[in-house]
Amino acid sequence: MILKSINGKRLVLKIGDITEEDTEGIVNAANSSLMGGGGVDGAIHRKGGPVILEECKKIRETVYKDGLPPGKAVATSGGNLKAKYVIHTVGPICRSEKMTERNKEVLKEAYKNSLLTASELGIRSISFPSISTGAYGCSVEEASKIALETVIDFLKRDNVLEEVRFVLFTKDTYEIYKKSLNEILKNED
Ligand code: AR6
Repeated sequence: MILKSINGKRLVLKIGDITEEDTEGIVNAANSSLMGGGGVDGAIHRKGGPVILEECKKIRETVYKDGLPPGKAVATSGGNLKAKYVIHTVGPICRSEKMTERNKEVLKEAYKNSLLTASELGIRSISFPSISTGAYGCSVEEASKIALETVIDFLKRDNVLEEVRFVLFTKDTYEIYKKSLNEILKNED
């Protein structure tokens, strides 16, 4: 585990299963339908139970009739999870190894809007998975830099969140995030 202090707030990198986290909020790497799927999305719905899907259906019937656009975020309760809230967001789909400028922007928005949603709910701690680096195929090297830069930037300005965790499913992903974080913090010195 890595713990860094950013503007007095905690930034944590760890290996783990995000559905086990006890932060007040956890972020779901969902798809626009909000109807569940594989990967982290499937795991969250399985462990959280049917309440999450019911709330997602209501969101689809009211605010996002055409689906949640990539880069946006929306909250439901956490059902049976330890987390009180699940914040669903949709990252970009990368078709090649390199991310396009548009995809970078969408990924940044996905993190930023998830953080804003958390802050608006008064959540003090939140866990993120590595959005878009599984089924959506973006490179972990590039996605980790965007993820970390966006979170660090937010923590420097926000006064609600006290802790942000990246809960990475594999050691390989964790190592790449660790390297990106060290590079970002070194460049800031
Ligand atoms: N805890 C933490 N991270 C996890 C977990 C878990 N329980 N399970 C998987 N990961 P993905 P995406 C990691 O595919 O690329 C879904 O079907 C995984 O190893 O879950 O944004 C949705 O419905 C990877 O590092 O999300 C969408 O259709 C990261 O989470 C689509 O996949 C993201 O992998 C979204 O694709």
